Amino acid sequence: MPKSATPTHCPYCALQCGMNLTVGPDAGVEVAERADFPVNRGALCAKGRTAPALLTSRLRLTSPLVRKGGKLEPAGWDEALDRIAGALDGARHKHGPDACAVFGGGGLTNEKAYALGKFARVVLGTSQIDYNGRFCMSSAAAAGTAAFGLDRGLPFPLEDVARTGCVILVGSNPAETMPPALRYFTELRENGGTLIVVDPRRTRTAEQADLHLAPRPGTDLALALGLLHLVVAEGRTDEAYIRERTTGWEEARAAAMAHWPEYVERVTGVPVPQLREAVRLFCAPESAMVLTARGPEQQAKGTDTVGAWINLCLATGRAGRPLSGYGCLTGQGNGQGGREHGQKADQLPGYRKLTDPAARRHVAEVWGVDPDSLPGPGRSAYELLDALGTDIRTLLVMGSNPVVSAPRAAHVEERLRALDFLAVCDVVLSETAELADVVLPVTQWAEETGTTTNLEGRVLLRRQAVAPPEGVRSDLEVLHELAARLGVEKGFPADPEEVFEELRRASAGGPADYSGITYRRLAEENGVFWPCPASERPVGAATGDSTGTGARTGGSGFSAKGTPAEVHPGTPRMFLDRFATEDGRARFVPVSHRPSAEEPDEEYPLLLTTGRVLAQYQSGAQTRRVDELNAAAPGPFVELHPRLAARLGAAEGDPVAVVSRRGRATAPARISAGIRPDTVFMPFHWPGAGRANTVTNPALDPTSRMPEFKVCAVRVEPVDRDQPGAEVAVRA
Ligand SMILES: Nc1nc2c(c(=O)[nH]1)N[C@H]1C(S)=C(S)[C@@H](COP(=O)(O)OP(=O)(O)OC[C@H]3O[C@@H](n4cnc5c(=O)[nH]c(N)nc54)[C@H](O)[C@@H]3O)O[C@H]1N2
Ligand SMILES: Nc1nc2c(c(=O)[nH]1)N[C@H]1C(S)=C(S)[C@@H](COP(=O)(O)OP(=O)(O)OC[C@H]3O[C@@H](n4cnc5c(=O)[nH]c(N)nc54)[C@H](O)[C@@H]3O)O[C@H]1N2
Ligand code: SF4
Ligand SMILES: [Mo]
Repeated sequence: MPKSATPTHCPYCALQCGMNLTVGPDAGVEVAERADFPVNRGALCAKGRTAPALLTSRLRLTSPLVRKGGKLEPAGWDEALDRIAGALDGARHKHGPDACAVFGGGGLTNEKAYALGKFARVVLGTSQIDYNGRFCMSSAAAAGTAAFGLDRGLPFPLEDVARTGCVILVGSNPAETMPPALRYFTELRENGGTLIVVDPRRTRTAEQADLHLAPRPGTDLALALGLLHLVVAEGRTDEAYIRERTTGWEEARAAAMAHWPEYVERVTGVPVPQLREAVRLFCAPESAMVLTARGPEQQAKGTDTVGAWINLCLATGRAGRPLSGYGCLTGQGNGQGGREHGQKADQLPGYRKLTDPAARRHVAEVWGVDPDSLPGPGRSAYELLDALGTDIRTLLVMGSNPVVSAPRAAHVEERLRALDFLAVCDVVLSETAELADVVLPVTQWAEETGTTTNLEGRVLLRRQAVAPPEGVRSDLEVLHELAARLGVEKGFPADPEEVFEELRRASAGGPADYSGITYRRLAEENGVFWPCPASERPVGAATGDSTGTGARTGGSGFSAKGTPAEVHPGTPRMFLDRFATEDGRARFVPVSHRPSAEEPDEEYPLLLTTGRVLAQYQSGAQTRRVDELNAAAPGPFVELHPRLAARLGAAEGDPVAVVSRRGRATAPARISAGIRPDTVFMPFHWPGAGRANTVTNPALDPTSRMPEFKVCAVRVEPVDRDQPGAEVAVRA
């Protein structure tokens, strides 16, 4: 390793691949392999490998922009910050604190997410804060919390995947979304285990599977219940485990038994023999796992759907046991940590609940404010965006690009335009930033230090490797400056380690307890899994804090009373002794299948589902500005089955329109025998004519408030290339 190499982590997805950064003579940053980080062992996907390109790109922002005479013009920092502070202050005085809203992101470091949540509650006093993670894994989080008493995406390290007996991978395409993680599934099969993939498309991941089930989008709930029905009918339940470690089986069992295999075949399109084969593969080995991602989760019944898959694990004794369990593959760089430290509408740091009086007392004490001054829970992400320009008058966006990524995006765009004032902190002029009154240019991953928590619950240290360009400031500096201008001089340090030290105290005693984690430990140990309580008694524990300690999670290093051991080692594997519920047992949920919010009809006879391609990331704000990635994935497309294409008279590359009750998106046809003939697929990475989210349905899950990104009713029409509106976005 050259002397100047800095070990750090990728700016993009939740795998948080380790990499070394070296700075060349011309200040160019290069990525080098970092073999000592166990999760990716040096491997990177094209996005991680090319991430430095955006550090020096002429497309990044290096000056604040302020709207003058209708146009965004470069301005000084003081002017830009004064404008934002003035607008926020004016709105709260005129309309009350809830007129100011904040929208965060799961890509923000723990420190930023924590500071943003604190800024909303303490400086603005607003309840109106939520973030894009609501669009990501919120259904899995809700189901995991209901069943296990606590949500940590994967309650075990990824390395366990390679050693279990069978994995059912539901609506997850790691071959494109986390390529270095594919190795764990390959090793699983090399070790004699089996892989079942559930996806309406024959993805590159599905091609690796022993069994591929291709249900109609939106029917995973019926599928999981059908498998559970067969488990019971074939006498494959683990009765001793059900008795000793769970509650609620009778009701869940009764609900599942109503889902006969033939009914499930009719609803899902998966033939009964394939259902039986799946049950056989899942139940035969000693250990097995179910892993879900966005496919089953981004549905208006995502919480119940994940609950049904968890029921399958519980009924077969496959949770909270070595090499067995349910896990959700979280998505964004800090998708796990970003949901723990207070940028969520209903939440306080340490994964505490805003409605819990003991949690409010604890956090208010750390923040030095009166617990009664903390607002209550606010609106969920889509509901917040939908309310812009009504009672919400101003919005501060940090780390999200909803113009491209929110459901019913044309409407969201309209709501953003209806605001009195919009401020966006970003590294580039995203489609959302283009609508702003003030845009603040912020530092990027390699230019700042901070922690993220990867999809395994492993807290990691991202280190600064290079100096930021002249003219940009960090998100933490922005919050520090805004707080000061709004009359709060203390409590918003710009130094990330100082913020983390406070986060440790705020999280102490909470479900996601980081109090035993320090920057030094993270550097020395290459990551620490939460919960990791401090060796001293956590703040709040003595006052009868009811939010629980690490001991309730079954983590090692604790005695039954919750007295911490000397130095807590962290908790790679959870729930082995007990679940994090009051009685230590996992809870079955009685769920039944129900249709999607929008089923096909005569006018809209097909289903649209959406997702990702390897070379683009999310709204594409970052990756569409990297040449190599754009060359690999230059624009949107509509994936459709050859039979459907023939019916439409569409050849490969012909423009087609996908039309729903919300709107119309146009993109070239990509013909593939790997997709169901009743379904079309669009990636959502592009704005403009090919924006998938113009079409998607914002129907929300009643518990998680997750929009139904994965299912809506559409029709597909051929588009005459010469007709107006036929413009096919190729490059953004
Ligand atoms: N290249 C790339 N990688 C990424 C990202 C990115 O934007 N680009 N984003 C990151 C983030 S934030 C996330 S959340 C993850 C997401 O990672 P994944 O969940 O793997 O990604 P998706 O493509 O959204 O959805 C996965 C699969 O669900 C399938 N699917 C669609 N509808 C259904 C359904 O009704 N049921 C089932 N069972 N499956 C269905 C789709 O066909 C798709 O193959 O990826 C992360 N990694
Ligand atoms: N149709 C459809 N829509 C979807 C999905 C789907 O599967 N289908 N998936 C959903 C999911 S899972 C997700 S996670 C969302 C994601 O959707 P978005 O929230 O739009 O995600 P990004 O494109 O990552 O947006 C992050 C923005 O913040 C900027 N940024 C990056 N790092 C930082 C930082 O440190 N500070 C600041 N201030 N800015 C930063 C980036 O440049 C970018 O503009 O999309 C959702 N939308
Ligand atoms: S898999 Fe995710 S973390 Fe790893 S290099 Fe690719 S984008 Fe980065
Ligand atoms: Mo996500």
